[in-house]
Amino acid sequence: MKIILIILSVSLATSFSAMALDVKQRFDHLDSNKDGYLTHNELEPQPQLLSNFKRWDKNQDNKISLSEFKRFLTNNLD
Ligand SMILES: [Ca+2]
Ligand SMILES: [Ca+2]
Repeated sequence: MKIILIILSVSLATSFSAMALDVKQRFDHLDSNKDGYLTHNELEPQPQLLSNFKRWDKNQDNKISLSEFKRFLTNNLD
């Protein structure tokens, strides 16, 4: 029983960090000028985010930070 719990927690931790890495990779891929923010022209491959830009730009600085992008992705999981 104990072993099963350990295996379960390890696999959970692994999948969480894999997801975090995936978000960062997607973000870096979109952030073409590497300034750490996504602006309108960088979000052309993400029309879903672009059409709701105001909604995801929580601090309204007209750019999407990594944490704002993360929130967008976690709210759009199927
Ligand atoms: Ca950028
Ligand atoms: Ca913002």
